[in-house]
Amino acid sequence: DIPLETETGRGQRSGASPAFRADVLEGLAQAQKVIPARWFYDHRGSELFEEITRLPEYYPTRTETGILMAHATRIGRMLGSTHYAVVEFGAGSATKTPLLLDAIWADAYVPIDISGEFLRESCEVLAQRYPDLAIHPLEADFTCPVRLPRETAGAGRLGFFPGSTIGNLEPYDATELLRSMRETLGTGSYLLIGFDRIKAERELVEAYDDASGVTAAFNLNLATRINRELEGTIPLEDLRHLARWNAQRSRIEMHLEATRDIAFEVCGRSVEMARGETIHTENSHKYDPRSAATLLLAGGWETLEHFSDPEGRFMVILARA
Ligand code: AVI
Repeated sequence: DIPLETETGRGQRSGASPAFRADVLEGLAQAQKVIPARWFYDHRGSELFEEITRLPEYYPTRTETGILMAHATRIGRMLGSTHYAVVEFGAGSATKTPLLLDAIWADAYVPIDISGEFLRESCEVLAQRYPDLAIHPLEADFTCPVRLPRETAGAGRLGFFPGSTIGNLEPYDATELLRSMRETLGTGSYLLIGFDRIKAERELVEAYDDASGVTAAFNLNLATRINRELEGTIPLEDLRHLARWNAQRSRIEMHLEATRDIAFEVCGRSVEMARGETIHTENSHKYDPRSAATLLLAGGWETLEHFSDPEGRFMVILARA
């Protein structure tokens, strides 16, 4: 068994937590109701997200995989013959990791994820495939600086943040996260990070409102989670999934919209929603090479090169601290 380190105090574990309660109660009291997207990922939410990544409409996962496959050798060459500790932020199921591990000299792998359960599963798979790799899973909230295991001290550091998860943060928070990653990894380290690119509105909206309704189920699962973990009485049948493009802010927004006037309770507090009112549940910001490079710079990272698919749907950027 691979030992799992938990960062108590700073990290937030999955399941009912005071932080979840505080975020939901505070968010539902605002004029535009809002719940941070990170609360999507309970066990069911993580499963539904895995399902999303296989949908025909959801191009980011397979496009990014294609980019990594096409450019892994070049990335490996740019990183040279240094031996690296690869630190993956929000590792989840870590399906893209082997593409990177096969292309560079990796001595250690440090996946950081808020869900210990998913971490454990993915580490076991990787341990079988890479018996010589030292794996140090860390159950922690990667938005805060993390102290890396002592054993990785001598190696070069490569941060890996695929999936365009950076897009789920507002630019200010994204910058803070990039700075925090820089603090975790140190000066001179590298970061390989995925960004979803700006494209036609129709393609973007379809990716977040698929015909089979998996993304709708993913969005609604947040309400189910609130009902289960926070003594909620949200009438699920009166909420519908909404995905829309906000051109001004270059992002897809997901909302849960009330289809009629409703009233419910969460942790004993009353909440009302008028018909048409929404709970804003997610932002997914889209970038172009310039706006991504600017964001990276603000976070302390200099872009070395960006790699895209031939259609320019997605990009993976190699940056240096
Ligand atoms: C995890 N994240 C990058 C996904 C995205 O595309 O913003 C989450 C997601 N939400 C709906 N579909 C996928």
